[in-house]
Amino acid sequence: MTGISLLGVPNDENSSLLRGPADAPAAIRRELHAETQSSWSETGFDLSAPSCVMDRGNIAFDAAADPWDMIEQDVDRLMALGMPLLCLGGDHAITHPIMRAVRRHHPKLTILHVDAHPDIYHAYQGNPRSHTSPFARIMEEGLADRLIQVGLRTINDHHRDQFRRFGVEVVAMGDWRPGLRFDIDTPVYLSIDIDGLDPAFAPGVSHREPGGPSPRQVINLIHSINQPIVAGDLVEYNPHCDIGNQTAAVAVKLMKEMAGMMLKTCQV
Ligand SMILES: [Mn+2]
Repeated sequence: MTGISLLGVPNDENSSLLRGPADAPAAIRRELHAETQSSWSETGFDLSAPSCVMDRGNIAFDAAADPWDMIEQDVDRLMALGMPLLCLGGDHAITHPIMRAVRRHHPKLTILHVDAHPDIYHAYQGNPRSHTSPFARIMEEGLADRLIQVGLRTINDHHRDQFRRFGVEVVAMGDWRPGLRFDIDTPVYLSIDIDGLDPAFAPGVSHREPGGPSPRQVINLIHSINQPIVAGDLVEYNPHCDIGNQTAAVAVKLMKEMAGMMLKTCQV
């Protein structure tokens, strides 16, 4: 059995309001390794086994290099190993350089994206790399064949224009029905913004948007994927906004189920 790679991407310099997600990889690992945590996924993998999860540490950003180049290079190097890759953000802006590298290894690819926000602004505050814009860049560059966005509850008219322009498939939160699943016939990139969850469960985010799904609903959606999950990210956890480490525990739970499904769907 091949394991998966875990990579921390501690970058939040394109957040539009609050900083903090750069501290998430360390906080999530701390919770993951806490003695109170089970290391097992519901899909039956012991994630503490080195054969299941290879932790590649964090990207070491330095001022001399463009962080987008560093992210793309590190992700490309890890994808070349042929193992699924789970990235811990960081804010959502990082998904763009991650996808530049992932796409090189997957000519067929569907993005399944859970979020309160579409993150598809053409630009925000004059910043095309804004954490509100990664999916505009991804679709402009043709980095996915399909983009499916789920759980949205902040859609405005500009977003609707962008959905039409890029052919985005949207299941707004109000349309999320029990048993939600998608018919996908390509490998999958799974992008989960912690603020996609209801802030009652996950208050540790920069932009709280009530009216979202429970962890169980998101886990059931993850478990419904029947194509190889070749890579993914878990982004926007902001430890500075958390209540105790409530959201860290939710992040670890989602991470375990993402990893467990990568292991299940990518086994040969
Ligand atoms: Mn969001």
